[in-house]
Amino acid sequence: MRILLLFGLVAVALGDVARFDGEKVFRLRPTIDEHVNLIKDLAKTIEVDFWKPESPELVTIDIDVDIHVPAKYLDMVYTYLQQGDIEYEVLIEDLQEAVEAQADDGPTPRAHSYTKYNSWDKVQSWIASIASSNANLISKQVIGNTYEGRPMTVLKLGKKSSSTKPAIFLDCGIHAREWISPAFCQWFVKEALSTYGSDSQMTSLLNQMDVFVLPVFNIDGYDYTHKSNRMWRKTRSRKSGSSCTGADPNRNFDAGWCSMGASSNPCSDTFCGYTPESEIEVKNVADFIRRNKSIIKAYLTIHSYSQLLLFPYSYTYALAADHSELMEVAEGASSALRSLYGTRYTSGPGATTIYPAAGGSDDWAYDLGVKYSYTFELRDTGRYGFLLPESQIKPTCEETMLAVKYIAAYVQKNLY
Ligand code: DDK
Ligand code: ZN
Ligand code: ZN
Repeated sequence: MRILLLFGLVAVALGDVARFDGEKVFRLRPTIDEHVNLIKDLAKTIEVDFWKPESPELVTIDIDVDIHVPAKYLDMVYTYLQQGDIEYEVLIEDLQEAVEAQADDGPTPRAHSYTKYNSWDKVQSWIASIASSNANLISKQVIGNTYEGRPMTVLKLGKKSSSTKPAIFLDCGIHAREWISPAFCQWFVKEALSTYGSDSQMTSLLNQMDVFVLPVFNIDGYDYTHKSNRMWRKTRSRKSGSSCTGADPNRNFDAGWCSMGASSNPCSDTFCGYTPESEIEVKNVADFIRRNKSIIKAYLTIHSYSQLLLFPYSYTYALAADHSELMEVAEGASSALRSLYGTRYTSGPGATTIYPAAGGSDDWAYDLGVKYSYTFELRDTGRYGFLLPESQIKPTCEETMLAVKYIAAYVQKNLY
């Protein structure tokens, strides 16, 4: 991470954007403990950006390990892989080319677009205009500011009612570089508005329930990925005495905090923060959910990539009390998703389906009492990773809508 941080600092100083010319993304397949040790060793020796799992501490045998390697370390990595006899493939030959190839949906327009990765400025003005032009179905509220002072706005979708309605909370963009995620929240809002009144399921959902949507959770990080370093994951908070910036918001919730699958090293991409909810964005969301605890029936959070539908727990291998029901709903949602384009998702508890990861928002919401708590890892499975081309925004969002609507319908059906 140090090299990326340096790039970041230089980029900010010069006011330009980090480039990734000649950098590669590898998929490694460690099959014996020795391979695992070699990979961890490699991570200590050189600055490797872990894509999957998202830090070297989480590497184990028989999983895919996707790493982004700066050009100057390529020779060394090849030597390691060959000497250690580690099976590997190159997922991305040239990361800079992949960054540029994301925009395969035509040139970037000045306006907001649902099939583009919109900058924070565009998302912010979109939030203002969509709320004011659909006043009968949307209201908005600021739940606090980010570390750098940007307002975090939650959109409430639903038919106005004199009584308090049960609700679903949906957030996107916890991790800065997972650009398909905020694109989904924007898509969801558009679809909800445009199908209310024609689609019977959406109509009934918004008549009976409200959906709180936080389009971008980690706004500072998201803005940073557009302006300075495309591969940034964490928040942008600073603490005097540390040279490293940010904590992982999905390790900063108060759920088995920092006990496993998280790092206490401020320079790690899975840094859990100095205390639970040390990140103001996490505190703002946790406060909002706590305040609305009695009405929030489901918590959905959108990430990428890997095509997984995860549920608690990630901070322990123990099964959630509602394991079977959560699994059943996840399987139903995955089949609904697959019915559109055949995209395959795997469902299961976080700890065994992806990796142990304490301090996550889903586990925290579940332990607070929000039973239907799910983490989506959207497309793809690694061909493009975080650099999913814009031509895939529409199909990805369309299929994901089916899964989200499946879960929402289930929750609605079981309200009373
Ligand atoms: O935060 C992560 O590393 C991934 C999404 Se990028 C999800 C881990 C499982 C759910 C954490 N509670
Ligand atoms: Zn994520
Ligand atoms: Zn992810």
